[in-house]
Amino acid sequence: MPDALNRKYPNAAAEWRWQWVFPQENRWKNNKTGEVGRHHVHETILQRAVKEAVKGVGIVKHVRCHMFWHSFATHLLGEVTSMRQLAIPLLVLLLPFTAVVLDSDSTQLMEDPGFEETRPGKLETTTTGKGWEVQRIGRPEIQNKLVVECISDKKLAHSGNNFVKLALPKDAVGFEFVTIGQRLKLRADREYEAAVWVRWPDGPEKAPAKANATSGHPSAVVSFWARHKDAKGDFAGRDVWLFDRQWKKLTFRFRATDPDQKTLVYVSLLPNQTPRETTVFVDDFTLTESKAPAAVAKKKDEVVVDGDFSKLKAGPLGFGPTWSFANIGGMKIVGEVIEEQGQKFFRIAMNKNTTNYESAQLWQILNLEKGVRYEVSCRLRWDNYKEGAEPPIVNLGMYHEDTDTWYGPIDLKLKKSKEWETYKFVHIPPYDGKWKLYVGLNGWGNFGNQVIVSCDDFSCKPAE
Ligand SMILES: [Ca+2]
Ligand SMILES: [Ca+2]
Repeated sequence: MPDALNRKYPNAAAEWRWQWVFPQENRWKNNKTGEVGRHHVHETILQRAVKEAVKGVGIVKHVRCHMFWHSFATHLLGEVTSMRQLAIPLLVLLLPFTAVVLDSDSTQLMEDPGFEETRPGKLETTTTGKGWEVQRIGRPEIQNKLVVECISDKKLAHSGNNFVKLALPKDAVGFEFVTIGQRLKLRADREYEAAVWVRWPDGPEKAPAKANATSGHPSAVVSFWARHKDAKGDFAGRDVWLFDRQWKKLTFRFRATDPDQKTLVYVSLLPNQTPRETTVFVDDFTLTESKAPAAVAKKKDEVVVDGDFSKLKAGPLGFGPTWSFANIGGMKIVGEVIEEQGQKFFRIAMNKNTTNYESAQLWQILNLEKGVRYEVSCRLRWDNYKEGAEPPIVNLGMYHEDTDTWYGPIDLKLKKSKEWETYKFVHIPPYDGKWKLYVGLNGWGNFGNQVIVSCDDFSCKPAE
C-alpha cells in the first residue's frame, strides 16, 4: 500500500480489492517493517512476453502492450451501455482496469493535489517540494505578513488532513498577492480542466443577497488561472469573489496553444476592495488532461465586425450593434471613438483617481467554434506616456460568459512609447457559442495615475 493510504486505512492491504490480479511470482520482504508481500508483475516482463509472442506469430508491425488498451478496453467500453454490462462477463479480468478504463480519456497531472504529502508549515518558493510553486509578492514591509502555509487539520481540510492557507494583511494593495500553483508542460492536442476547492473561513455563513464583484459586500478575491510566464497569450482562468464561508469548487477548461512553454496553473489571493486582512483555504487542486481533436484550420474569414471603427460615429460609445463599451467607475472613465485626420480609432481615458477595482471594457460578441485556432490582434497606443511612468495594464482577450472564464494575455503591460504597437494572442475555444472579444483597462496596476490608451484595427480570424 502507498504510505499515505496505509496510514489512513491500516487494514486496506488485506482487503480483496487491493490485491493485484497479476502479482509477482516471488514474495519480497520490506526490511523496515518486516512485512512480506507480492507487488504486481513488473511491466517489462509483460512487454518482453508481448514482444516475443509478436515475433513468434510473425507479425512485422510494431506491437506494444499499450495497443491492447486501445483495441480492447477502450473500444469495448464504447459499445456497452453501463459498467455493469461490461463488468459481469469480464469480472475477474477487468475489475482492476475499470477505474482506469473509465478515465481512459483523462489523466490527472498535478502532484499531490490534496496536499496530503506536503509537509505542514510555511511553504517556500525555493523548496517547492511535490511540484508546488509559491509566490509572495509584496513590499518589503509586508513580506512577513504574506502567508502561504500548509496546515494539517482534518476538521478544517476539504479532504484528508492537509490544505493550504493563503493570507494577506490589511495593508496589502494593488499588485501584492500570494500564490500557490504548479508549472507543467502541457500539450497542444489536449484539453485541460483545472479544479480547486477554496473557502473564505472568515466570511458569513450565507452570502448576502445580490452580492457580486461590484456590490461592495465584504469578500475574498481569488484568482484561478493557467498562464505562461512570458505573457504571450494562451491564458485562461477566472477571478472569483467569495462572499460566504462555504467550500466552493472552481473549475475552468482550456486548450494549450504553445506546447513549448510551461504553464503555471495557480490560485492567488488578491487584496480586497476595502482594506481587510484576508485568509483563504485551498485544497484538492487538480489538473486533468483529456484527449481533444487537433485544432482545426479554417479559411481566414475575419470574425470581428468593423474592427477599424471606420463605420462608427465619433463620440462616446455605449452599447452598440457591433462594439459596446462599459465602465465601472462612472465618469472617471470615458470611452469614445476619435477621428483624427480621417482616421477613426477608439480611446479609453481613465482619470487619476480611479481605484484598483474600477475598470473599462470595450467588446464585441462573437460566435466562435470550439477547437478552431483563432488569432486575435489589435494595435494599442499609450497616448499619455511619460518617461519613467509605470506602464498601464491592458487586458486583451476573450470571455466566455456561461462559464465565467477569461482567455487571453492577462495584465498586458503596454510598451513604453507613444507609438502604435500590435498585440496578439492565439486561442482555441473549448466551447462553441457566444464569446466576448474585449480590450479592457483596469485601475488595477495603474497606481492611481491618469491613463489614456487608444486602440485600433481589431481582428479575430482563424489562424494557420
Ligand atoms: Ca487535503
Ligand atoms: Ca481605424
